[in-house]
Amino acid sequence: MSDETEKTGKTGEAPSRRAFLKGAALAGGAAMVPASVRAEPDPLITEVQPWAQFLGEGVDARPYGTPSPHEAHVRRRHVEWLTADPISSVNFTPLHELDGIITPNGLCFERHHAGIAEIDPGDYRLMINGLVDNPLVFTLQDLMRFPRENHVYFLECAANSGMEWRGAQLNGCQFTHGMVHNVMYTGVPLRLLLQEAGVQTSGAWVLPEGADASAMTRSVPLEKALDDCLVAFKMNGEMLRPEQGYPVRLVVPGWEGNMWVKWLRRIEIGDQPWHHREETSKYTDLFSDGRARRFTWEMDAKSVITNPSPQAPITHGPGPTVVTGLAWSGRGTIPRVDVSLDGGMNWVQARMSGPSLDKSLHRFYHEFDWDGRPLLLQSRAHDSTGYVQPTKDQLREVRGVNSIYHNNGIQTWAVDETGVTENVEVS
Ligand SMILES: Nc1nc2c(c(=O)[nH]1)N[C@H]1C(S)=C(S)[C@@H](COP(=O)(O)O)O[C@H]1N2
Ligand SMILES: [Mo]
Repeated sequence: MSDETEKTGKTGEAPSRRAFLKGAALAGGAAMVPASVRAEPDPLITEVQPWAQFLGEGVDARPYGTPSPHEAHVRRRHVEWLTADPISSVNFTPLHELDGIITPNGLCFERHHAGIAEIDPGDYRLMINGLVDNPLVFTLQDLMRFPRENHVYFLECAANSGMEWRGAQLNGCQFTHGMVHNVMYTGVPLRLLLQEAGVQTSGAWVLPEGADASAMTRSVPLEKALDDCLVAFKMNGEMLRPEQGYPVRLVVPGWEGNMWVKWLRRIEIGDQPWHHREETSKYTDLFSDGRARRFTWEMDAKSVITNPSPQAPITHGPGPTVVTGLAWSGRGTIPRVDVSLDGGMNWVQARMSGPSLDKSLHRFYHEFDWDGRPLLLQSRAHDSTGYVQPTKDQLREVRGVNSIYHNNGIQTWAVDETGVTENVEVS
């Protein structure tokens, strides 16, 4: 393995020339994976199969397409013991079943504090009030007459990986890291709506409020509202799903998911933060000395290997093996991800593939020849500000173990000789 990996220790240096050459050889050598050679004729090749003997369904059979029945296992899942009731709970994204960077609409994790509000778009209203010259009410049609923008952003719940603070617990990246999704939003810059209302000079904070029974409210600094927040109605080209706030949600790029108010009904302008429930008793980080951090808005750089992982073990035995995963940062892009096969002793630079967009998921791959020995898989993200994802121990040194939120520590998966993969921690 030392032949394939680059010895950089914890800090990470530029890849050596040798590692680079080896990488180049692999990338160019498609012959790395041998085609299977069979002595017996394969009926799947030599015989006409049922799907070629009969005509299939016509174009009128599936007016709204759904995945193949063979993909029925690709679904959101929740953790039974985590919450008392599904009305205020979370259903996680099956990250281990996906590739690329976009989360399909039906698989985006969903987190509700009072269930899914069902709103008839004809009854939808958005009000802007408070420290504005013209308090306004918009219908959905009104919103759609403002100039729109398209942006791909990740949304991560601040509590993603929250159950892992004190040690490895949940066996699958769907559960340890599945409170993240990444879609292309179409929406109106919040800035344009605020300009229309005319924010008074004393205005410094905005309070988005949800129309659901939780009336989710969060204080957002006016500066952020004017910068890149979107009042979005479409995800991946189609109208938002009810789970994601149909017909309108707030998009707060790079910041914790709780602030992305769904079923957005009102935006109040004030001169100070409101300190409502979701930004005091919840969504603040408690330190070991009992003090709490007031606001933690930005999501730090993080990554996870999605394959192999506990729900997606290695099933093919030794030989060519693909490691892949996701990395993201609330502060920009991810120019680099490192992968370790030995619990963080040696690191090799992963191969990034797919668009590198601001505050969006990034996809990485590392192809290697598995010798069949146990592995301790880790990934480590570097973001465009130079920040490097910490180990869980480094995180605990600063934050203690009272926290739930903002756990971006390096994840370890242990793979045994048979390919079975488990959530573990190394120190
Ligand atoms: N109105 C409203 N907005 C809400 C919530 C909610 O319960 N009600 N949950 C918040 C939380 S905690 C998160 S993490 C995100 C989840 O967004 P998603 O369901 O699209 O994944 O929405 C946020 N916005
Ligand atoms: Mo959340």
